This record gives sequence, structure tokens and C-alpha cells, in this order.
Amino acid sequence: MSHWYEETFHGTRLSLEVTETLFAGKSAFQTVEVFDTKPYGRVLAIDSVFMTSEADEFIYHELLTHPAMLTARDPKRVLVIGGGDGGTVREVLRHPGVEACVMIEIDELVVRASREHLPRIGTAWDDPRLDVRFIDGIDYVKKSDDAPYDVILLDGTDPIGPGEVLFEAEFFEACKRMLTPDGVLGLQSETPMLLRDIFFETQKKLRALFGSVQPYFAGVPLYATGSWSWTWCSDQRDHRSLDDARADALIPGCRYYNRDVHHGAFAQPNYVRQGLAEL
Ligand code: SPD
Repeated sequence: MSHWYEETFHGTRLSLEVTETLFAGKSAFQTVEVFDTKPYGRVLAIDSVFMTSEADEFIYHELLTHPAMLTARDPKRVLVIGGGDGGTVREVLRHPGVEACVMIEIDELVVRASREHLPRIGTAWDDPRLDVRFIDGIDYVKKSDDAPYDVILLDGTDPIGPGEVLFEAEFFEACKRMLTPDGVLGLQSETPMLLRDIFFETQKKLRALFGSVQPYFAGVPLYATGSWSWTWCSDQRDHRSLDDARADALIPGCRYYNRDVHHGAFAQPNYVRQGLAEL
């Protein structure tokens, strides 16, 4: 017997028809569930908010990862904060030049549930270049003595409850501390349609820190409104300049990302342009 699972998100509701609940657990931080659905295959939900699905995760993870990776200069050290389902590190580790990918995930339960029930998303857990640490990402970027990173990717939950701190200026500042001078920071920056204030405030905070801050957009059907954004930030690199050789090698293996997608995603709709002009 199937049943309906409903996400309530900032005044919207999205229901998915669930055929089987595969995992339901609670950590010190949040509830974690994995279920199989008719429309999108297996889905991970944290605190009853949809995080990723087998059907559309490639859009989100390829777009979070490759614009930053292919515009950074020869990235060898990459930091991922969050991303416990394993999709982002999977995409990072498709870049053969990466020597070390450190993933900081506060909640071990997310990784445990994902490794067991989302094996088609997290396919790189056993890559020897991956170092997964179950610690607080904010503490890490504020205090770590580790060498700086060429690329940092923020793959957190939404800025509600525990995820809120991941959108604070102080956190972005600490991330910059861990970035090489010509490094690139990439983050998921929510839906500009529904979380308009958060989206523009985030752009403002990042603009105060980086020479170039470029939001980019695509549709992710699982997420509220379907209209999603990510943001590319750097002091020295250009978001339009892809490393041609690395892009040629990577793109044939992508399901969503290619050169046209890269350049098109950075096009700003007028409501975004106007909002940015008012910052
Ligand atoms: N409203 C959903 C936002 C989800 C952002 N993070 C997704 C994690 C996927 N790796």
C-alpha cells in the first residue's frame, strides 16, 4: 500500500507517493528518512524536508560542483561541507586532478542512512582520496590548521533551524579563510522565488567578501518551487572561463552539465537583476 509524504516548506506543500519506507531515524541533530517514491525513486528527507532524490540529484550535484571545479586553477584540494548523501563528493572525485577531498558532515546518521539506502547516489565513498569527518563544519572552518583548499563547496540543508548558521556572514568569512587566494567557493543558495530575502541577503553577504559573486540557476523538481540557485564566488577567477581540457574530459560523463548549461545558468532573470541592483 502506498501513502503520501508531504513536505511543508515556507507556505508551500509538495506531496510524493511513497511505496516503501526504507529508513527512519533520529540523531542528536535531526530526523533522517529514506523512502522509495513513485515519481522520483528513492528520496532522502531531513526534518521532513526533501534533500535529494535518485531522479533529479544529478542536476543539483553536477551544478553545485562543476562550475566551481572547472573554473578553479587546477584544483587539488577540495572541501565539501555537508553533502552527507555523497552526491557532491562523487562529482568532485570525477575530477582526476583532485588529490584530497575532505567532507565535513556534522551528522553521521545521514551518511550511514545514505550509504545503505542511496547507493546509486553515493558511489565514491571508498575512493582513497576522500576523507569524511563527522564534526561541526563551522568549528572546522573557523579553527582548522589544515592547508587551504582550492575549491570549497557548501552543500548544507536549508537556512532554517540547524542549517541557519551556514548562511551567516561569519561562516562565509571563515570559509574564505580556508580558501587559497585564487580559490573558488560554490554553494547552494536556495530558491530566489520563495526565499527571496534569504537569496538576496546571501548575495549581499558574499559580495562583501569576494571580488566576484555570481548566482546561477536551474530547475530542481524535488525542491519547493522547482526553481533553484547556486552561487559561485572568487577573488581572482572568472566564472565564464572554463578549463577547456578538463571540461572536454568531464562533460561526456555528465547527465546535466555541459558548456551551454554552464553559460546559460549564469543568465540572470530580470527580477534577479533588479534585486541585485538594489543591494
Ligand atoms: N530544500 C532542499 C534544499 C536542499 C539543499 N541540500 C541538498 C543536499 C543534497 N546533497
